[in-house]
Parts: sequence; C-alpha cells; structure tokens
Amino acid sequence: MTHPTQRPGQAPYLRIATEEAFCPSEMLDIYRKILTEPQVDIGFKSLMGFYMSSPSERAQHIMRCLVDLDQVRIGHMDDAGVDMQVIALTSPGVQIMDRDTAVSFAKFANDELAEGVRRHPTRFAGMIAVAPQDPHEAAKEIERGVNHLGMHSVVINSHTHGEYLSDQKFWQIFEAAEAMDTPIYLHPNAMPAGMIQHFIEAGLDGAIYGFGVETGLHALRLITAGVFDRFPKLQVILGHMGEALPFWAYRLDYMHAATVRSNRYPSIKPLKRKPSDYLRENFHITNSGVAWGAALKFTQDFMGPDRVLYAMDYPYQYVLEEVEILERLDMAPQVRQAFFQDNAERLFKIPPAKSAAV
Ligand code: 1DF
Ligand code: MN
Repeated sequence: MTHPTQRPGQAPYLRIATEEAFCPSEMLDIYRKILTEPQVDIGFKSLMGFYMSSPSERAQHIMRCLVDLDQVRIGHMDDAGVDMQVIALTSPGVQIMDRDTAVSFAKFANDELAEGVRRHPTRFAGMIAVAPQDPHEAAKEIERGVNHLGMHSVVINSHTHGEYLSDQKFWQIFEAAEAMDTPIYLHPNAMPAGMIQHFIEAGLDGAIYGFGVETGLHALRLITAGVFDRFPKLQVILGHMGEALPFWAYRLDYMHAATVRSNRYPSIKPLKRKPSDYLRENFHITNSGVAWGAALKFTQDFMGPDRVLYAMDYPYQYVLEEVEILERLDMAPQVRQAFFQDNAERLFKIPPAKSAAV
C-alpha cells in the first residue's frame, strides 16, 4: 500500500519520529545467552523472550526491522512518510546485562548507531545508550557520545534490575546529562520482578499497560525524590503521551501537598514546586503509540506546544496510517510544525543542514 501524499518531503515541514528502536544482532546473541540462564528475569522473558522466539508475523517483522540501519528501515520510513528517525537501542538495552558487559556493550552499540547515522545523516539521528549499573561509566559515555559521536540525547529504559534513578547513587548520570545538555529519554522497560505478577497473569505487563504504569512511576519517583530541585535544568522525555501523567496532574498536586502536610512518609518531602510544575518545566512528551487527537490536544494544552513531539515507536507500532491521522487533526500550522519538526530539532540538536533535504 502506498500513500503518495505521505512520502517524505511532501509536507511543508519534516516529520521527525523520536522514539524509534534498533537492536544490533550482537545484542541478540547476548540476550539469547541470558534467556538460557536458570534465574532469568520474568519480565525480560515475557518481552524479549517472546519477540526472539515467536513465529507470529508481528514478532518476525519486528525482529527483521530492529537489526537494520539501512534500506529496510528507510523503505519503511518512506512508506509511512517519516523523514527522519531519532533512534535508540531497544529496551531493555544493556540494562538487563551484568555491569561489565553492560558498560562495554553500551559503547559498542553507540558506535554502531553512530555509524548508521554517518551512513544516512539526513534520515537518522541517535540517542546515547548508557549502563546505569555503573553511574561513573554512564557519565563518561554521555560525554563521549556528545563529544565523539555527535549525539545529544540519552536513552534509559526505566529501572535497572529493579532499581530506580531516584536513588542518589545514580545521580552522577543526571549531573552529566545536565552539564552536557542532553535530555534523557526515560523509555519503558519490562516490569521488575517485584511488580510484574499481577500484571503478567492478566496479560497486561507489556506495552498495553504495564510499561506505562512502571515508567510513569519512575518519572514520579524522580519528581518526589527532588531530582529536579537538585538538577533544575535536567530534561526528561516521556513517550506514550507522557505515560498518562498529564491526566494525573491535578490529583498529583493535591495529594502531594496533602501528604507532605500530614508527614505521612519520610520519602515524601517538601519540594520547591508542585509536581505539575516539574512535569511542565523538566519534561518533554512524545505521542509514541498514541495517534489520538483528543489525547494529543490535551497534552499540548497541558505541556505547551513546544514540549510535545511526534514519535512512531517503530518497529513496535509501525502503522502506515498514523501520519495521515495526525495531519488531519485540527491544529494550527505553527503547532503542527513544532510537533513534527521544530521541537525535535531543538531538543535533539539536529542541525538544520542535516534535516534540510531528503
Ligand atoms: C514494545 C513496545 C516493545 C515498546 C518495546 O521495546 C517498546 C512492545 C522492546 O509492544 O512489546 O519500546 N514501546 O515503547 O511501546
Ligand atoms: Mn518504544
């Protein structure tokens, strides 16, 4: 099926998709080994164990797309009308690995992605993968990613072996991200073992619901731990329409204040601002997986049009019609241009020369 009006270069702006995944085949080799270990993580098995072994057409298609950084991917972008992808190492990336493997594989994966971007500079941009297992090495990799690989954003797939970045032992990573002016895309991971049981028994642990619950929790933990009081310039990107957090904002503000006032938990401390203020000032949101006008309009109203970006979530949600659905929405031309192009160019520091002509 072709959509001629939807080819790249046919709109008055570029369509830059900002939560797109890849997976070097070498990472699949490591994953295969992890999946044979006796104590394999239940969420990892439910997620990558499924995609790597399912004979279903969807799984096989996703596996073919994930490993490609050339013509397969570019052909799909052309068919969907996507000019440019901002690409990240697929979840859980290196975060399921042991520390040493994770540190060295993050560098390998970043080099591979940088090579892909060099081959197709007008079509691809990349995010820096890091291993939170070693915060010092993660901070160094952020610097290397910016200074040597020309990438200007970081991807972290939510928790790492059940640990959250609200723990101060990880805050070196935020320090580096703030200093290097690299936003952190807080992307979903499979739920940790302590949380997954009630979701997996109902088939709801994955992208259908569990991802959003767990990643939304992670974002809130950063807010309530005071990460943004300590790092006021830090920017975090959330996909999936902000994992529904804008919809929660009113209640979060009321209940956070009420909880602080009543001294209920030592972990809920007074903050300089309201939870919703951090959401609006320290976050950007993409619509990955949600091509739905009412939700997008609400999110743009809440965040402001400069903080909401287009994303497809290729190859997990490769839907040809979505660009057309989004472009049929009643949206002011400058807001549409911000959504598809300008916000991404600014946030990911995509040089205009690079994204000029496809
Ligand atoms: C799925 C969805 C897998 C998303 C992903 O990475 C992912 C899925 C492994 O549908 O199983 O990134 N997602 O972001 O919605
Ligand atoms: Mn995704």
